[in-house]
Amino acid sequence: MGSKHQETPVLETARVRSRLKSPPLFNVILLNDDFTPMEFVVEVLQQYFSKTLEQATVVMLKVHTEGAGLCGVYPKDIAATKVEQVVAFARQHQHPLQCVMEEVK
Ligand code: TYC
Repeated sequence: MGSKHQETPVLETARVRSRLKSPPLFNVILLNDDFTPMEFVVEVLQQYFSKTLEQATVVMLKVHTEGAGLCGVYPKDIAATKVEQVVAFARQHQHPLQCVMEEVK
């Protein structure tokens, strides 16, 4: 049982860091429309983006007044699943709510 742990040399670490890129992240964004009820958007933000009622209300009002708002930032697959789930849920309830993703710059 050796007590010394293996140290990675500083130069080795720098070389590996320059080769490995962390996976890209994606913003998931809600878009405004004139028909989806505010309460429905708040429910979406609580259910799919783990917002409290207060946080969800702030985001919903930002979308309502500015046209778009950030729901969360995720790796590609998770972002794509959120978009699918939100759009499917909105369509089930006959709302035109739009949810999109864009790569974080
Ligand atoms: N503009 C909608 C209304 O007045 C509310 C709304 C907010 C719709 C956010 C979509 O992403 C949205 N009922």
